[in-house]
Amino acid sequence: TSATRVPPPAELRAAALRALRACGVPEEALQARAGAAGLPAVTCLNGEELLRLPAAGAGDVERVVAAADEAFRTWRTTPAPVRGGLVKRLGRLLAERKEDLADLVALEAGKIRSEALGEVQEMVDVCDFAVGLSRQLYGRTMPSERPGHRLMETWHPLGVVGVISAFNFPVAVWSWNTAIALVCGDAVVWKPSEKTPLTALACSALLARAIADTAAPQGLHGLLLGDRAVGEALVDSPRVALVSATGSTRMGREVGPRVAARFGRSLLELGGNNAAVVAPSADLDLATRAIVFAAAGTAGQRCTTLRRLIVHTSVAEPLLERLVAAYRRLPIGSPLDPAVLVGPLVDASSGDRFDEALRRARAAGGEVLAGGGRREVEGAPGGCYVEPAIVRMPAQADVVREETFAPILYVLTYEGFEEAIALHNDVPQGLSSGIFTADQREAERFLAADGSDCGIVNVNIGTSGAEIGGAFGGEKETGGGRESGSDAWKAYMRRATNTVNSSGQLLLAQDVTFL
Ligand code: UN1
Repeated sequence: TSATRVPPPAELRAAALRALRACGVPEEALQARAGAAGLPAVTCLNGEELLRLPAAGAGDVERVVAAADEAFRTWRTTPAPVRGGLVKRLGRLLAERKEDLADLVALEAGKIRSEALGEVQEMVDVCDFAVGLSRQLYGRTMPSERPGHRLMETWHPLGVVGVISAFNFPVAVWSWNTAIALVCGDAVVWKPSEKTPLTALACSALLARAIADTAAPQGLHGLLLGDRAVGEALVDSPRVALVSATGSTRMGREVGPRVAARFGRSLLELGGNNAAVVAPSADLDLATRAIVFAAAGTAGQRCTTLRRLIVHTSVAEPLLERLVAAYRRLPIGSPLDPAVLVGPLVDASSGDRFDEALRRARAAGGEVLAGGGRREVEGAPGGCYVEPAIVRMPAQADVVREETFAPILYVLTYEGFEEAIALHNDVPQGLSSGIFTADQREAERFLAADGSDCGIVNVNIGTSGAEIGGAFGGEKETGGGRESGSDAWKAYMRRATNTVNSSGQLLLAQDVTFL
């Protein structure tokens, strides 16, 4: 048992309502109509329903998409730096309401304070990034092979972007997509996870306020709180030019082909099975801290969570000793308690998957070195609190090659560096990776074309907690999409290649003669 206690349901409900109202969520959005089914807003702290919200049905999707499409017609010709003005305002409002938004993230996703605040900070940061981008969005000019001709490219707004986001980063991932899409001249329709409707309402209300304050077109952002059928209608809507979906590989396998069938674009950010290699020269104290945050932080519910450790046999014992000691000290409990580092899993079925993965790992010869049990937390009989686990595996069994969205760190050992790289890459997913080493040759090799096959490859830092300035996403079953920084904006625009003839003569390319 733990010393921490979850406050009573009435107190949590009051905290949620206070934060929602502070963010400007209208009262009618907080109360399902009498008789209507509604969408339950649940807190994972105790598994209790906080509110019952009005829910959208599949039939509402076309109306919201049509409004977004109409707003897009105006927005696409609004100068990009003016579009940046909207995102600048949004960033301000998000920063002003940072504490309230973090309250909602904590209640819905179960994050500890510093991680909940960190998630809100990601939104503010990506808004800054997008504002800068609004004066860039560079196209290139190329030398034409013909005299008196100019060859160039222009990036144009794409259309309506459908954003499907997951519970674990309920607001940051929305902001990566939305801030960038808005400066790119697109409109956004958001289908958040059913597990996190309150954070979505709060962000949506702040963006509505920013839209009003900057006199941007009304329908520019639409929110659809609803079930799977709503997501499907959004995916199939012919007016949605880009579907940006974050979630499981199973979800992506359905979304990708459906969007492709109508020649829409998709940007997929799916499962990860992230590993770190710990080489003989690694700084073990630094590695231990990095590993514990990456593997046990956010209760193992980041797509970048460290799930596999590939350790050189010579350092396995001292490293595992440090890790087991750190895991034994991990404070687990209510994320509202400032001393706690590990909050709850999002729901009971996540807990079942945690148990089942551990059962399979043991059956495959795994030895549980730390954690693996459940914790009762006072005031939260309906919450799902688990002890982050470290499991030493004799081989990369099937269960290790799957993503279980819970805090289980599988440990494998290696002798030769090639073996470490082979083990590292021998999983279906390719999101994030890291190596701990002081040997520059090993670090460079890990970063090279025949090193890690992931979209994110780090040296002496864990797999999670990426900055927004880089492009975020991964390869293989992770889906290939890139969001957030660098040139990820290009996915949200369409490129036109232009040839302009000022020569007064008709000259055909490739020296072709005709007429
Ligand atoms: C996710 O889990 O979907 O790199 C996103 C990180 C965070 C984002 C994770 N900045 O861990």
